[in-house]
Amino acid sequence: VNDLLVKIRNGSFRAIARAITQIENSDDAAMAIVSKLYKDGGHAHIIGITGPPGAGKSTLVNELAQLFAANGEMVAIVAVDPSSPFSGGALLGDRVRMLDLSNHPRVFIRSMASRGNLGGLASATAAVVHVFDAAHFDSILVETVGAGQAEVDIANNAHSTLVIEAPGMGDDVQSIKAGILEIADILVVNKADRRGAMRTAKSLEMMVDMGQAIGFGHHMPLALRKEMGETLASQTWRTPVLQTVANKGEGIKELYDVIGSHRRYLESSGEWRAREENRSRREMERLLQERFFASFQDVVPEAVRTDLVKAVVRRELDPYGAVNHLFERYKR
Ligand SMILES: Nc1nc2c(ncn2[C@@H]2O[C@H](COP(=O)(O)OP(=O)(O)O)[C@@H](O)[C@H]2O)c(=O)[nH]1
Ligand SMILES: [Mg+2]
Repeated sequence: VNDLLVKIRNGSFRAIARAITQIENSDDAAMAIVSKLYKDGGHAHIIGITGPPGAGKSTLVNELAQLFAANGEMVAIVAVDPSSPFSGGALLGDRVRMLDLSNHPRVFIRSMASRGNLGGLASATAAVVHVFDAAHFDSILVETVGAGQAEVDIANNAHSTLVIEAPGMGDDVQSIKAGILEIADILVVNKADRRGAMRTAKSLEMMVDMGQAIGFGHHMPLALRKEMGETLASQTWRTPVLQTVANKGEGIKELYDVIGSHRRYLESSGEWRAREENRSRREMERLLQERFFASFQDVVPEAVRTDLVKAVVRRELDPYGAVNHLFERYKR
């Protein structure tokens, strides 16, 4: 393991690939690796990219990565698919499209699929991000298929969150979930070569204007940030709406520049620290939940849990009462 860690710190792609496989296969391996490497990280800009399937996220990420690499940066792409329990599966298309990057010396691409439980995938993704960070990658692009909670988890794991939309996916303002706007630092209308792009962009602009008043664009509610003693009054970020044609490389340079501006904004406003704190807290809480539940499963036999489920179905017991039983059993 120590040999592996040294190689990761030196940026060996093979060592990184091996570490990621170990993380995917076992929580204990993830713990062993992250506990040794964590102190080496803290420099990478973690960029989350989310949005509905087919919006062009992978194409866009591919283009962005090439630009990062052309500027001498080390860049990692992590494509996460919470909807697919099969390794590869839905992401195979991504792999094929990303082939032109697969041999680039400064670009590392990895896809991760769910093994059935979302929490596990989120934790594994966070661990993989720590590995890239320790291996001195400058930017880590995390692509997730928009699937509700997963988007929010990604946003909580990223410094900057890009939400990619495409025209014709319902131009109604209502069809674009408010939750999405809440997590977006940068909004992108991709497929700007298609009809209705301008209209989608205008709708988004309007929603940004409305949301601005209630503190969207920050992961933490305004009240909480005030509580933390931050003085953000003079510095605010207005979520920009950009248009791109990813498959033709149009608008990518502008997007790249805006991502850089957002990083500088985070650093100069104090928001970077606030987000680091938010990220760390979420990650710890998730790990704690996983640990508690694993410990619970160890202590209380499956048969006991099944019996209680049956009792609830028969209405001999209510769900709260059943959980009381389970909890008492656990504490004994
Ligand atoms: N017309 C058009 N097609 C695009 C654009 N960007 C991506 N595509 C195509 O849209 C399809 C879905 O792209 P993909 O990147 O896999 O979307 P993802 O599911 O969001 O990752 C692919 O066939 C792309 O070639 C664009 O700007 N304009
Ligand atoms: Mg994709």
